[in-house]
Amino acid sequence: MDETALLRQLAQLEIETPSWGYGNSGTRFHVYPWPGAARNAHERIADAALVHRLTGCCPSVALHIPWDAVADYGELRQFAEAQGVRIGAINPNLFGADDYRLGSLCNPDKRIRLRALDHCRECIAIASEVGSTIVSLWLADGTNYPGQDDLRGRYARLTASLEEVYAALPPGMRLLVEYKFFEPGFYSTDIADWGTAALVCRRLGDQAQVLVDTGHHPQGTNVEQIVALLLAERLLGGFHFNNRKYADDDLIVGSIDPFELFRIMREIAAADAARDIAFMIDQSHNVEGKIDAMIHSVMNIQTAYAKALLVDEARLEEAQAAGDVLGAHRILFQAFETDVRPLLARLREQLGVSEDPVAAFREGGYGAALVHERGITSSESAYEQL
Ligand code: RM4
Ligand code: MN
Ligand code: MN
Repeated sequence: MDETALLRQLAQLEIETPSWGYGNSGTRFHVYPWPGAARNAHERIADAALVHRLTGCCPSVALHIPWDAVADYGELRQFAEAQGVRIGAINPNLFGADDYRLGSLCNPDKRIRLRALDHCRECIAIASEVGSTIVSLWLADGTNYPGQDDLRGRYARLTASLEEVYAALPPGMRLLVEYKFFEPGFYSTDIADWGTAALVCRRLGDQAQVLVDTGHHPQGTNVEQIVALLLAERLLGGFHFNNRKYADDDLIVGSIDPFELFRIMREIAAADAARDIAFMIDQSHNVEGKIDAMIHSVMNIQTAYAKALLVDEARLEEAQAAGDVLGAHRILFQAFETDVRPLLARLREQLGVSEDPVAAFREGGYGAALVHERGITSSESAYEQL
C-alpha cells in the first residue's frame, strides 16, 4: 500500500470515547478525586469534545444511562453537536439498583426482569432521540454459588428478555451484546463468553452483533482469533478497548500488551473491515489524569492500526502457502517493529492536530483551566453515583 492509501485508511479510523472515562473512578477501596475531572454529563461530553479537537479522530462519545441521564436529551444532543461531537453508543445500566441483586434480564423475579426490559426500551428511545444507532448491552447477571439458580432457566430468561429488547429496536439500530467471563458473578455469568454472545445474536437477527471488550477474557485467551472468527461470521459489532494484566483491569489500551492490540487490529486490517465496526474505548482512569490518558489510548490504537496496515499480506500469503513458518512469522513481526511515528505525524498534520496530542494537552494549559472551572470534586463521579 502506498503512503497516500495508508493515510486514507488511517484517516477513516474513528474512535469513540466513553463518558464514564472522564469522571472520577476508583477501585472498591477508594476513589481518588482528580482535579478538574468532569462532574456531570455535559462536562463529560465537553471533555470528549476536547479529545476530538486534539486528536481529530474521536467524533463521538458513548453514554451510560442513568450515569449520564438528563431531563432533556434533545438539549444534550444539541450541546454535543455544538461542542463538535455526536452522541454514540447508549449503554443501559442494569446493575446499579437494589432490585438487581439476583440479576436483571435473567432475574428469577418477573417484575425485576420487566423493570430491566423497560430500562432497555428507554435506552433505545434515548438512542433514537440523540441520533445514535447503537445500544450497547453488558449484563452483570450471574450467580455466586452452585445451586443458587437454575442455569438452563437463566438462559431461557436471558433469551426471552433479549428477544423483547430486540423487538423494540427501530430499523438501522444495532444491539451490541457484550460478554465477560466473571464479575460481579463469581460462579456463573449469564453471557460469559463470545460463543454465548454469538449464539444469542444469531438467534436474535442481523441487528444484533457481538461486542468484544478486550479486558473480558481469561488469562492467555487468543483474543485475535475470536475477532477473526466473529469477522468471518459477520458477527463482530464493535470493541470496548482497554488493557488488562490480571482481570477486568480497564487500563489504558496498549499499555500492557501492545503486541496483542496489533494482532487484533491486524485481523481487522486483513479483512478490510474497519468501516463496519464500532471502535470504542471502555476504560476507567483511577490514579492518572483522565483526558491525557484517553488521548494516549487513542494514539495507541492508531499506532497498532498503522502497523497492522503495513503487513505485507501478499508475501505473508506466499510464506503461509509454502509452509514457511518462521518466514511468515517474521513478515508479521516486521510490521509490528516498524516505527510508524513519522507516518502518524503526517496523518495528524492532515487532520490539523499536533503530532503529539498528549503533549498538546499537557502543555496547552487545558488541565489548569479545567481545575479553575470545576475545582476538585469527589461527589458526583460516575462510579460514586452507584
Ligand atoms: C463492565 C463492562 C461494561 C461497562 C461496565 C462499567 O465491566 O465492561 O461495558 O459499561 O463495566
Ligand atoms: Mn466494556
Ligand atoms: Mn469491563
